Amino acid sequence: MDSIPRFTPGADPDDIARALTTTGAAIIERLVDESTVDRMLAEMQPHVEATSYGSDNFNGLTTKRTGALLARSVTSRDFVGHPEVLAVVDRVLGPISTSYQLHLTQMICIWPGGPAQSLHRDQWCFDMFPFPPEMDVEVSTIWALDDFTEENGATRIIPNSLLDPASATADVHRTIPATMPKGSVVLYTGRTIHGGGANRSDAVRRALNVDYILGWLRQEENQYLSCPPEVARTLPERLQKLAGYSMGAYALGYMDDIRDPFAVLNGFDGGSSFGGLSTPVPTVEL
Ligand SMILES: O=C(O)CCC(=O)C(=O)O
Ligand SMILES: [Fe+2]
Repeated sequence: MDSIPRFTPGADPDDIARALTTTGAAIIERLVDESTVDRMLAEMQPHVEATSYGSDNFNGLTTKRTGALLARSVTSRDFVGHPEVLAVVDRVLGPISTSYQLHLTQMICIWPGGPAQSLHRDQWCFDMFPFPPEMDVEVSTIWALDDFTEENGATRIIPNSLLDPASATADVHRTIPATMPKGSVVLYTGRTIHGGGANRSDAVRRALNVDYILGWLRQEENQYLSCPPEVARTLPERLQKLAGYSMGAYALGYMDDIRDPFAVLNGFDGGSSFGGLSTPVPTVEL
């Protein structure tokens, strides 16, 4: 019987990354303590209340998706930039490109009675582009803000589905619920077949979805609008860069006269050539 590999905080990120690139998913149990989860929930509560339910079946007609976490919740920064998660993302996306970035930050609240979401791959958001089958372009994370149970709609995952044909999204019977206690996180890749579960409980299932993608792909949540410069300036450096205020690869994302957006954001001279940037200048064979 396939299962989702489980880890505890402090586990070797190499082992977790290997689980992602083989099984396609990994759970780190209780990575954040309950009081931190509660603080973020309290900060987000007014925003969740003000959010409308989804407008189609995929987004969930009884599901609320509330974004802009970096701007709306100071505590969310502990999740989005969690060093143990980023250590895993470094290992999965790092070998593919010199940079990766935040794709989206979103609380996903499934109301009681909400049906299961259709199974999918997150990287299909890139217009279904057929990336090489062995290539990871995205790492997704779902943090359990309540205990995740099969009954309340824990995310369902098909282990070992990275290379399966798209038709495997019909294999609902192969899915396993990512059951885990509040404060845990399940990581999976853009190739892993998964979907939100049906909520058959009488309480809302609350999750925080944070995804990371290669620096040369378009972000799903527009961070320059969701987390504009005046907010981004208050973030730690790593989060500023993750949000997109940095170069993606050699030349992507510069401002005006080829200034580094990280330098511009923080009000120091970004120079006027690629030489001042954090990514190496590629050498060209003549
Ligand atoms: O809500 C969940 O558990 C999963 C949601 C999901 O996979 C998605 O919206 O892409
Ligand atoms: Fe998804």
